[in-house]
Amino acid sequence: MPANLPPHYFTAEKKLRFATNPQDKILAIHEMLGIMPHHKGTDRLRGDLRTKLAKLNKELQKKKGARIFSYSVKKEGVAQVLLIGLPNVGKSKILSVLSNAEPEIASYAFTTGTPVIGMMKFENVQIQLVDLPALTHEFTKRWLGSLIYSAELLLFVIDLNSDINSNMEEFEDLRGKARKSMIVGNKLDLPKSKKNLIALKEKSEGISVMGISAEKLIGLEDLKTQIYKSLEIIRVYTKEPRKQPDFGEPVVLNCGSTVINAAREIHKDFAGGLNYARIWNKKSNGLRAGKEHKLEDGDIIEFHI
Ligand SMILES: Nc1nc2c(ncn2[C@@H]2O[C@H](COP(=O)(O)OP(=O)(O)OP(=O)(O)O)[C@@H](O)[C@H]2O)c(=O)[nH]1
Ligand SMILES: [Mg+2]
Repeated sequence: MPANLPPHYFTAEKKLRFATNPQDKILAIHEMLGIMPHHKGTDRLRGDLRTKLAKLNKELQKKKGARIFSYSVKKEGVAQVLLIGLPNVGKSKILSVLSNAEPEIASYAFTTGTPVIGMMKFENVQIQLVDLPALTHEFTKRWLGSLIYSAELLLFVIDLNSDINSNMEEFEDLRGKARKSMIVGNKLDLPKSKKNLIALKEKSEGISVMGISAEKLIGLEDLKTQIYKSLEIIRVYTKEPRKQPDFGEPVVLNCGSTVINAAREIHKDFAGGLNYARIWNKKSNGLRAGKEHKLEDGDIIEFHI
């Protein structure tokens, strides 16, 4: 039986041939396994690749000082946000319109083989977006657990022009593992999408659902704002007595943080000697606040020792 492999399988195979270390070889094999269709014609090849994979993993573990291979994405910016979903829903397209990244986008499934990172600017902060291989991809199944665990937010992407029920089953599976999550219904420009978006919103009580079209650039500003809101962070600015506030770099804290939390974020020693703070915002003009006073987004804070 012929294997009938799609052209991008051979791109991954090429990566394997040119890989110079076991980590890269393992990644390339995962990519090949993910692309390969499941049928009798590919059984033998699948078996061979799995044997190769087992050998490489052993080799890696034997290397002196080598840790067991696990995939993690180094965090940058104020938060790490994952783009997750079934094949071809538009995850990479969304990354390309929200960030500086230029991922590969194509009309076939499993275009993305390894995570692609981009930075999204929201007002004065940078948020890291990680575009992942499709959920049914071998790579994703193996590494998703640790990535979901460390990320601040999961964006579950759905193609609104397709059957939303099968998407929702996948989402229900992941939802409990993520710290925070929201649903992004993409391809709002297509015929069935508007109706499906309404149905999706009804199904997902308590979860924020955003309808967008990455292709036609619809709903992107609202999506950015919702991503920021879902992160539940605040930005505060510090000032020294009789000086202007420093609006350059905000101090980023979790919602609900207090004066003492902000002081600790700036410097541990500094927090120890803290006596009180003064706060400027829309409601107060230099109001004296204790260590346990809760801060709000946009507060200007002056510490007194
Ligand atoms: N009509 C329409 N097409 C879109 C939209 N967003 C993405 N597409 C198309 O959908 C196809 C898949 O897009 P990708 O961004 O590669 O999808 P993906 O989810 O990253 O796919 P995999 O990496 O294979 O899992 C491409 O042909 C895109 O041009 C959209 O908003 N509207
Ligand atoms: Mg992709």
